[in-house]
Amino acid sequence: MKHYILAATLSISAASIATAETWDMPTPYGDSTFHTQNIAQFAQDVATATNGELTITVHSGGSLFPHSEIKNVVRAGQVQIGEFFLSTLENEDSAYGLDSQPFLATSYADAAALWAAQQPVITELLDAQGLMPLFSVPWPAQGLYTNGEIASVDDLSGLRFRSYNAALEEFAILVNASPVQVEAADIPQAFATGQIEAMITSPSTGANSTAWDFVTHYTPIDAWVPKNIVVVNKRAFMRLPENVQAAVIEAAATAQTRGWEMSAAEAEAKTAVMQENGMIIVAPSAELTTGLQEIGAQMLETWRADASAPALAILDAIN
Ligand code: PCA
Repeated sequence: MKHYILAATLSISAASIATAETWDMPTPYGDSTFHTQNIAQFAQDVATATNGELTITVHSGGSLFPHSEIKNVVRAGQVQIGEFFLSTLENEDSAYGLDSQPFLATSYADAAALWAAQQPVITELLDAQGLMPLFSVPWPAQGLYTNGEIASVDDLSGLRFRSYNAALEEFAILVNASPVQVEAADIPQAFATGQIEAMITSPSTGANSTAWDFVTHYTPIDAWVPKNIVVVNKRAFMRLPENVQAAVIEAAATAQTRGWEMSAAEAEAKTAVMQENGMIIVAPSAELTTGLQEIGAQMLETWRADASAPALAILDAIN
C-alpha cells in the first residue's frame, strides 16, 4: 500500500513537471506603475492557483519588446501574453479609440459603462486575430501639465506637446500645439532635453515621471479615462490544461476588479504627491473647460465619420 501511494505521488509530480509551462509577458510601463504591480500580482495568483503549472514572467517597462510591438508579438505567438494601451489600436478600428475621446466618459462609472459596451466588440475584433482579451484596467482621469497657468485653450498654442496615441495627437494639432510621440518611460528625458513642454496624462504617470522637476502647474481637466488591456494568444491558451485555463480566467477577473480599485486610489494619492512636491493644482477655468469641450465635440465628429457600425453601436449604448 505504501509503495502504491509513493508511486502515485511520483507519477503525479512527474506529470506536473512535464506540463509545467512558462509564459513571457511584455508590458510597456515601469515597475512603480500600479498597472505593473497589478500584473505582478496576477502572475503570482496564477502560479499559486496552478501549483506552478503555469509561470508568467513579466517583462516590464518595454524591456522585452517596445510598446508598439507588443500586440503583434502576442498575435504572432512570439510571446503568449502581453499588455498595451488599448487606444493605440484605434488605427485598426475606431471601437478601440473611444476611451481616449475627450469628455465622452470622464468618471469611473462612465468608464465602466463604456468598457461594458466596448468589450463584446473588441473581443470579436481580437478573436479574428487569434487573440483573447483577459482584463482591462483604466488609468486615472487625464489632466494637464504645464509651466504656468492655462486660462484658455489659446494658452496651449505653440507648445511642444507630448502625445501617446492618435487621439492625443489630433487634440494637440487642434489646439495649435506640436505633438511629439513619447512613451511614458521616456517622459523625464523628453522634458529634460526640451523635446516636450507640456502633456496630458494621469496623476499616476505625472507623479511617476516626477513632473514637478519640469512643470509648475497641474490642471485636473479629467478629460478621459483610457485603459490598458491584457491579451493572450488563443492558441497558447487553448494548449493549457483545462484547470490551468480556469485559473487564468479567474485570476484575470480578480485582477480586473483589483486594478479598477487601485486606479481610483491612485488618482487621489498621486495628486497629493504632486502637491507635496510643490506643484500648483488649479481647477480648470470655465473658459478652458468650454474650449476643451468644443474640441472634444469636434474630435467625436471626426471619429464618427470613420467609425464602423459596431463602433457606432458602442457610442449609442453609452449615450
Ligand atoms: N499614463 C500613460 C497612459 C495614460 C496614462 O495615464 C501614459 O501617459 O503614457
